Amino acid sequence: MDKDVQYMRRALDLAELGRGSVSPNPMVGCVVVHQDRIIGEGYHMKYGGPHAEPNAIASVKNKELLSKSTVYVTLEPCSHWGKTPPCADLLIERKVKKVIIAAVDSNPLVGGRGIQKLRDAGVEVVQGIMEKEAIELNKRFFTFIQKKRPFIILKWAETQDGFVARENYDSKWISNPYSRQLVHKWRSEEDAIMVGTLTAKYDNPRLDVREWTGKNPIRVLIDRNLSLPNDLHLFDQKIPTLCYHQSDRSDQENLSFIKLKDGFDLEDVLQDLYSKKIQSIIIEGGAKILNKLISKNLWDEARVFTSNVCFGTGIHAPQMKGRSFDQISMQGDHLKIFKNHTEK
Ligand code: AOF
Ligand code: ZN
Repeated sequence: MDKDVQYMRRALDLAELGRGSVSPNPMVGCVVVHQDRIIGEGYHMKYGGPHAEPNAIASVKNKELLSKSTVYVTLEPCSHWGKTPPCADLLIERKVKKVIIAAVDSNPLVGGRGIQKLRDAGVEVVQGIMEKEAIELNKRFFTFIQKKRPFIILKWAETQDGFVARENYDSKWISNPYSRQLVHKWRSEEDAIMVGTLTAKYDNPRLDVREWTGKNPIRVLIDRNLSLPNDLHLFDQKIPTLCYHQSDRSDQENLSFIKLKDGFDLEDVLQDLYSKKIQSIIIEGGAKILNKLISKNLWDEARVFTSNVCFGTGIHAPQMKGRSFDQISMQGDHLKIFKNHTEK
């Protein structure tokens, strides 16, 4: 394997260790190499804490070697004074010879300035090694910054004959327990989870993380005219919940009623979530909200379970014809993962 790829792979693995602790910051890893040996490593461990580069530099025993070393970092070193001093300045001070970067930081405070600073100071810079992997690793961070909305994951389970529910909206027992457990893991990975009005009403979901160990996402619900019954699980105040509507109602503990303009659409909801710094959302139905997001091309990933159950008739699953996907077998269910490369 190419040496640069090998060291960047290590930096990406280190970055991954920050998962769950650094959001809304990106996960970043850094490796210092001298004469084909790793002499230092570090990653961004905690939100508000030191970045990957100072951690990696601090781990180098013989600092004199830094001026003859190459630094591999998964994200462009920052050029701004944030909670910590600029990493680009640190690398310049330490006189590192070469910096190899996977992805450019699209934070408008950085956006290429880190690379420029390094080059202006005479440091050799290479960018683009394992860029695709680095962007995938921080897809929530990049989408949030570039598109000014949360990263959107659509999730549904459909029968073999293409239905998400029966005509009476009953949608139980489509996917198997393994698939359902995986969904709980997914929930724990996102900042928020959302359903539309009909799903809230007919499924009465809890939208929590019960079958996995992890944090609950913020629950988001659309109930335009506040017509949903108060005894739904979503209103139990056990988990912070946002309910978007166009009526009048005051907040309760753990339950915020957010009034939007009459006839608001999903873009308005996403805009408000963006202002609340929600970086990612998983949307678990129903068909109406999923179809709307697909037709507006407002999604990043769709995770679709297909089971071997047949309903014969019912509510049609969203159509993803003509789109490529990866497929995984899940103990009888099939999981298709679609990635949207043309989204807004
Ligand atoms: C780096 N190395 O390890 C990370 C970077 O609030 P602060 O000071 O922690 O800055 C956060 C921003 O810094 C974040 O939005 C992103 O642009 C960059 N993150 N940069 O050089 C790192 N985590
Ligand atoms: Zn930094």
